[in-house]
Amino acid sequence: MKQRIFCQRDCPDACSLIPTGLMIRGDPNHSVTRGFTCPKALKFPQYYKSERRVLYPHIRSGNEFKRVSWNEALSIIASKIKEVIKEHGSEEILVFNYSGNTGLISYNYPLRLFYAINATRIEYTVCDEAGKLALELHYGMGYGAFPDDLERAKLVVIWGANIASSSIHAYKIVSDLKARGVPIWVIDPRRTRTSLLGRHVRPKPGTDAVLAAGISWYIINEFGPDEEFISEYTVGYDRYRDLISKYDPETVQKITKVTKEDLRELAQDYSSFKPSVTYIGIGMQKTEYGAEAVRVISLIPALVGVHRGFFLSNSSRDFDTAYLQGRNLGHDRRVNMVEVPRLLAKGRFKLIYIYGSNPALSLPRADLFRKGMMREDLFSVVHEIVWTETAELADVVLPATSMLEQEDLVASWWHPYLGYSSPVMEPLGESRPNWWVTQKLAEKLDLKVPELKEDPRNVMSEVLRRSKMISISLDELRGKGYVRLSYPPKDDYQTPSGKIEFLSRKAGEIGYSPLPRIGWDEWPEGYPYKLLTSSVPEITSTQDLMPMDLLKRDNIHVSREDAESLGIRDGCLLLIRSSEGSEAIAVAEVDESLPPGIIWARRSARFIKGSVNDLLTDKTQEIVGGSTFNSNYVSIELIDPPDEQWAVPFIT
Ligand SMILES: Nc1nc2c(c(=O)[nH]1)N[C@H]1C(S)=C(S)[C@@H](COP(=O)(O)OP(=O)(O)OC[C@H]3O[C@@H](n4cnc5c(=O)[nH]c(N)nc54)[C@H](O)[C@@H]3O)O[C@H]1N2
Ligand SMILES: Nc1nc2c(c(=O)[nH]1)N[C@H]1C(S)=C(S)[C@@H](COP(=O)(O)OP(=O)(O)OC[C@H]3O[C@@H](n4cnc5c(=O)[nH]c(N)nc54)[C@H](O)[C@@H]3O)O[C@H]1N2
Ligand SMILES: [Mo]
Repeated sequence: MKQRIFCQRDCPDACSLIPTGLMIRGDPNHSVTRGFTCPKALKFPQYYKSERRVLYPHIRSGNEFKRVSWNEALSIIASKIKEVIKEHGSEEILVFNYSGNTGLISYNYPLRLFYAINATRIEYTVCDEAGKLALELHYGMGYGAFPDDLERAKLVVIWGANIASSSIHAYKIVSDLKARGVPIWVIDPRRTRTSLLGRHVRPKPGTDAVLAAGISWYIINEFGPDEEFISEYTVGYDRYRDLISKYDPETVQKITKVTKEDLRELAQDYSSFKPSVTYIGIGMQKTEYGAEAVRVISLIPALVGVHRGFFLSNSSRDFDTAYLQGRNLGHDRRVNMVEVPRLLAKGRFKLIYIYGSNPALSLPRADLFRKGMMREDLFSVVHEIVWTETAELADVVLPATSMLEQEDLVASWWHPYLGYSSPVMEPLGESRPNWWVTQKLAEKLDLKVPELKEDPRNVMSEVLRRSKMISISLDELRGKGYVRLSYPPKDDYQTPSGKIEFLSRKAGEIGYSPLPRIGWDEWPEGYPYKLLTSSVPEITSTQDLMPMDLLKRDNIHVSREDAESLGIRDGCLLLIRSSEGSEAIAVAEVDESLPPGIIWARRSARFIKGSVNDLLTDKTQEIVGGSTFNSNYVSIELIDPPDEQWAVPFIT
């Protein structure tokens, strides 16, 4: 059996990786990985063997951590759990996990323990969730174009994604299409490596719902929608047409700052080149009207007669998550993860158990999260591979195995393959997988629930058995490596009407507007700059490759125009204040790729004082309570002239 890892970082490419001694390389035979992978993955073995690893359980003793045995650490946690349940109620225990590891077992299995004790868990909202539901309202399941559909596209529109950073295999496919003369459009307020691939449209950020309406207006009123397709595959078109009629080119140009000519030409391309694929970015979707924008964008292909000609997230699979997570074992209590910092800072929860996430850096209002973690009356446990900002704040830190040291099943949210990832390295120190820790805690708590003892191998087999999208046993999958999931056909719509619903019945039933609610971001008084953050090639979320001393210092990027008018040069120190009262100090870097009025930093950037996430708003969208990180307003003040020591660009 070949040793192979499927990358478990939260990235659409979910690469198939072959270890080769000290290195790792992209699997040449995998239909999406095709022999190459990102620079991060190439260095996984070094990264996971670095000095940053948590090797043993530790407990806090004042400002220091003291090494203890697993037995001692688990006993302390179990007795705290019992104490909190007795004195405050089990809902005061919060389990917080997110996207550090996307493996089915690593992600889900630990939740079984927390269901069994009736703890509170989080509602996942910071990534694609709002946009995913937006698609489900109109299409049933939210899946759209797969990599092979992208390869066959006659037109590609990349809308608010920077695939040169966030999906290198999609970037390669689109680069090849470009070389073959396929028209490519990129819609992003910033100039990026991706925007160099095609015709670049730079809307005012947060106006994408209006922009999509303007393109739809041209399709409906000038180029003519595909009437036959609309009558056969859709419902609610008349009402939708009435909605779109309000977004005439004049109005749209005024709001979005995209010229009527650009709107018209893009509409013309949508009408002429089919099938098209619109690659919808998760970055763009994290705005006040982001999920509404996803609704309108996704309905453009329906106007021109293309089945599911979009991609945002193909994570609609039929893996039995209720079984994986043991939802039958207790109450389903949840709080929106975006609200956790404020809740913690206000004194909510007495115990928090964190795994697979680095919320002290990745959540909005990370300052409040850190403040909450410092509470005397909060007991915190962090299960981590490396010493992160979150681990540094914990009462107990437990060592976790990395994807190289554990087995799991891994599915991608872009391509349709499910892989078996095998361990390729001995666990370092006393590191243990996520499932192991919660199994042991269940023993300590004396919980006699069979699901809490279930062998993860058995869980993997059972998940495969229960899925209708595959028919393969675990043993076969382990031999084969990976398997293609069979999604329903593209023209199958799992809505109440069985058609694409321009007017969504489900939306009405769950309390949302049946038609998209078209709106746009408005700048608040006194905060003239919009702060955007997005992914960079070198780092996945907060999972870094670089030595810590380099990482302590990200820059805040300022446009050339704003820099000139404010007298800012590379290396100046800026005080940045958010419209919600948080602040940070960062080194300025003048950046030609930004339009005026926009400042930018990489996701979770660490500044000289504070981090970019301290500045991010915890306001939520209507749909799913999704995050609005990119609807964020700040003022900037020059507090120090340029200093030689800062005048080195970091990464872009
Ligand atoms: N190398 C690397 N790869 C990653 C990740 C990583 O951190 N590093 N993270 C992974 C994860 S968890 C995710 S969710 C994905 C995210 O990957 P993407 O979907 O590409 O999203 P982002 O990188 O957040 O942002 C993409 C672009 O959105 C633009 N944008 C911001 N606001 C607006 C707007 O209002 N309108 C428009 N049209 N554009 C806007 C930004 O300028 C940015 O260039 O990437 C995954 N892949
Ligand atoms: N400013 C800003 N912030 C953002 C975003 C943004 O666009 N801008 N995007 C948001 C998005 S889209 C996402 S998905 C989130 C991601 O935010 P997080 O969920 O915090 O994800 P990561 O930073 O990838 O990983 C968290 C940690 O999981 C650990 N880990 C990895 N594998 C395992 C494992 O098997 N077991 C255990 N116990 N730990 C493991 C890693 O070491 C890492 O420290 O960030 C959000 N934060
Ligand atoms: Mo994400």
